Parts: sequence; structure tokens; C-alpha cells
Amino acid sequence: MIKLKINNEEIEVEEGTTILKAAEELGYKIPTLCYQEDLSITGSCRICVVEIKGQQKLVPSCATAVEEGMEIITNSEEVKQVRRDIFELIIANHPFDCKLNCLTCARHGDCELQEVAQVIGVEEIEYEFIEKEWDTDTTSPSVMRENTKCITCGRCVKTCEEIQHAGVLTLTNRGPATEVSTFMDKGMGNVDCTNCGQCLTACPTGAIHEVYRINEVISALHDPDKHVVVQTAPAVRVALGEEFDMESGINTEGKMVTAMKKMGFDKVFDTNFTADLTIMEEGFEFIDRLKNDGPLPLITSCSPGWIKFAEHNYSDLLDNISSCKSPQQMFGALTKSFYPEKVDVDPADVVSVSIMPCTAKKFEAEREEMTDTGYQDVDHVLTTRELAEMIKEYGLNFVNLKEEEYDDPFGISTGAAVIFGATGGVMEAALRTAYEVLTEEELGNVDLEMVRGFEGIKEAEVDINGQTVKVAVASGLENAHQLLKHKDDYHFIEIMACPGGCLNGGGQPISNDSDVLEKRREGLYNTDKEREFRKSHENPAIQKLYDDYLEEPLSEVSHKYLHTHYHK
Ligand code: HC1
Repeated sequence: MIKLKINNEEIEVEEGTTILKAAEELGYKIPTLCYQEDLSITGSCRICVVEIKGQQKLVPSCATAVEEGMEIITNSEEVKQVRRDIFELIIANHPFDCKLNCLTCARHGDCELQEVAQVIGVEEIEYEFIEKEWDTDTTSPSVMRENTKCITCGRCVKTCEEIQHAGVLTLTNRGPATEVSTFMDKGMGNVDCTNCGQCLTACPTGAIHEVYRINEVISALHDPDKHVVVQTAPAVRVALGEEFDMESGINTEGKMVTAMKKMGFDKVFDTNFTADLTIMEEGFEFIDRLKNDGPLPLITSCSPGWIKFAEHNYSDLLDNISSCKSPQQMFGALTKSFYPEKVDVDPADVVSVSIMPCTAKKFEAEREEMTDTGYQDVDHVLTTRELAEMIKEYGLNFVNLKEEEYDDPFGISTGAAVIFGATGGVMEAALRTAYEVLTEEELGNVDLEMVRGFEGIKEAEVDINGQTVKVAVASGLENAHQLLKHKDDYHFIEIMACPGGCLNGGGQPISNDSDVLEKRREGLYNTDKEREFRKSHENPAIQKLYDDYLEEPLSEVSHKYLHTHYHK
């Protein structure tokens, strides 16, 4: 252990602890910009400098380990002045006149740059604003980069490389010309970007944000000739409340349904319905492959960031990936096929909207494969944040809204569906159904804890009819990359692009609560426990859909609308 003093207070910490972390233990929050807990440390922004008694130079506290007997001052006048000077240099080419720009900024209200400016006491900026000449990158269907707001902290670059194993962003040039860019400056839509949006949740400013589709949705709602339906993904309901100062993890689905009905959506449906449908189709696909020698492992297909990653990096595995479309796309296909027939509406007049915690869903909806109905299955995808924005624009007092139910015929769902939103949830849901179908016995305990939790890679073995079925779960694409080195050890693999699963998607509210993911996760599992049905094959509305339209899992009509193939 190392003994030292911080601001004259004694503390003992483990060897290797950084000054930043040691100060945190004593209750001092040193401002940072380039530092992020789960990324490698570069100490490049220098905002977190502190003074060490006896040393002339200030040191970055995030990148300096404590030493025996050190005496550290985190808040001397010199330290504060140097931080202010550094801050001015960082934002010399950032549009810091927030009176003009902040109102339209994606991070209006939760910009880390503003927060740091307040903490270090910036009162006026002496430098004149230097307009950057770099273009806004609009090449991606999912995310947009506005380099003028970039402070080159490098968090997006490291997230893309270290957590997502994609490495499509890089810092180019030197000195004041430094910028974040892509290979040959081609733009994110023209490189191997997975559209996961983890870069935008890492960004401290509004330099990266989703491609907005709110205006298109509002236009459709105002068009009297359009029949606008909406679906809401599992993970949205436990995070939306955060945008209205509600506690993370509270299931807001009832208020969300009411809000969207007030906005004028003709029908409000639940993606959970097609999560159940996915389990029927994917569960039976797994059973079929298990009985008929593969190809195994079967790998899940509902995360579009993972699919794009596989297309770029694992094209040899495309036959292992389930042919099921994602629940979002299955839903879209039903809203342009079965649904218009049922309610006697021209499918050309149906506008299918989805609310997703994920930016890659915007890309997925625009894939050319997603048009088997003769129409684009899903027309517009909004993130959880965009839905919150719309609710505010409509002047709705979200917290006080009464709670309404989802509409039929796609309103009933099971507990198995809602846990799709957490890493391991798709696997647990699939096993609940596969076990009962294969053994024709009731599963005693449906809580399959062994695939739950936030570890990046999880493994489990399940005995089904005397056969040991080996399964694995990975979330975060670096973890997926590591797991796939041993893919042949398993029968069934779940992969979600975002660490922790969709509850941590690139479209979710950006939170500074360190427990936010755990709270959202608990919200999903609590909802599962409260559901009348907890296994997808027990969903009466799914059973009716098979009776009325799809006939049986993997039928011809199922294959036509609910399955697809991906390409190298
Ligand atoms: Fe997900 Fe899925 S769980 S991919 O994380 O399979 O986005 O929530 O909607 O499609 O159902 C996301 C969440 C989501 C799909 C489902």
C-alpha cells in the first residue's frame, strides 16, 4: 500500500492507483475530458493537472500513479489558472458562443465541456473563435459527425478501437490541425463502421450524434392519408424516464404509450411481440440445426451492429448466423403485410416507425434486404433520445401522464421478450422455449442466471434430453472477437454489439450515473418477473398469429417475410 497526502488529508491506496482515483476516494472530483474509466489512459487533454509538492511541473492526475510520501494539491490557484488556460486552448476552435450554438446542439443541457467550464471557473474566453473548415460527415445512415464541435479528446477513437474492435476512427494531423477522421477521410458511411453509436456516447460534446428523423415522423403524423404505426424496443422503456428526471430502470411503457397516442400515432405496438416471434423462429431454427447437424454454432442475428461487424470481419461465419430478421424488422414486415390486410389499409399508406435504443437500427431499416413485402419494412427509426425530444416538443408532461396499454394485435408479450434488452436475454429466452419444445417438459426454474450479468463473455451448459448444450454470450464487439476464437466449443452463441446489450445502446439517454446500466438491467428483469407469461411460446397473441397467418415456425410465409440472408 502507498501512503500519501492529498490536500493535506492522509490516504492509503494500492500501488498503481492514479492520483485521480486516490483523490476520488477522498471525495475530490478532479475535472477531466479525455479520461474515460473503461479506456486506456493517454492524459492528452491535461485538464486534470494537479500540483505535487516539490515538483516544478504540474502532472495529469489521470495518468500519474501515486508514490509513497507524495503531497498533492488538487485545487491551488496555479492549478486552477493552468486548467483555465488549457481549456481556452482546447476550445479555441470550438463554437463556444453557446448563446448561439448551444440551443441546437445535440448535447444541449448535458455537455461535459460546459460542465468542466463551470467547475474550473471559466468566465471569459480571450481567444477569438477560429472556425474549422472541416465538413460535417453525413455519409452514415446512423450517426453524424460535426467536427467543429470536436475537442479531439480521442474518446471516440479509443472506444471504437478498444471496446468495439472496429477502429474506424483515427486522430489525423498534428497540433491545431488535429482532427478525428476516417480512413482517407471517406466518412463513416464508407468505412467499416458498425453504426453502433458507442462513439457518440463516449463523446463529451455534441460532435457525434444520431442522424435525426424526428421531422420525417412528424410530417407523417400530420399527413391525413398516412396510417402511422410505431413499435417500441425492449430497452427503451427502462431508460426513457431518465430524460424526464425519473429514476433509471423504472418501466415507463404505459406513459410512453400514452404519449405516443397523444402525438397521433394510429397504433402503438410493442417490439417485444416480435421478440417473442423471433424466439419461435430462431428457437425452432436452433432445434432444427441441433437435430440435423448444423451448421453450428447458431449465432443470433438481432443486433445490426454485430451483423455489420460480421459482414466485414467474419464473412466465413455468415451461414452460422440465424436467418431470422431482427425483431424490429420482423415487426416492420408484419406492418406491411399481415397488418394492412387485417385492418383494411393500403400497405403503401402505412408508415412504420420504430423507437430503438440503438443507432445501428437506423442503418438496418435501410438495408436493401429489408423489403420483402414490396415496401421498406421500417420507414423511420428514432432513438430513445429522439422520442424524448419529441415528447418535449409536443409539450407533454411525461411524468404525470396516465398509463395506457399497447394496441392489439401486437400488444401482448412475455417476460422472455423484455429481457432481450440485456446481454444474455436473447439466449435465456431461447433456452426457455427450446428446452420445453425439445423435452416436452416444463422448465422448473425459468430464471437462467448463468447467462445474466455484465461480464463481457459468459458461458453455460444446459442438459436437454441428455445432451449437453453449450452456449455462450458476448456483448461489445471486442468481446465478440475474443469469443469467436473459440466458437467451435459452442452450439449456440448470442452476440450484442453494445457492451451490456441494448440497454447500453448508442441511442439511449447519456447518463453520468455510474449505476445506470445496473438499474436499467434490474428494470428489465423485474418486468420479466411481473409478466403473466414468461416464455415466448406461451404468448397467446403469437399462437394466434401462427393460426391466422404464419401457420408454423419456419413455414414458407415465415421465411418469405421474417427471414433473410446477409452478404460478404
Ligand atoms: Fe434491442 Fe432487439 S433487443 S436488438 O437490443 O433483438 O435496439 O431493446 O429492439 O430488433 O426486441 C435494440 C433492444 C431491440 C430488435 C428486440
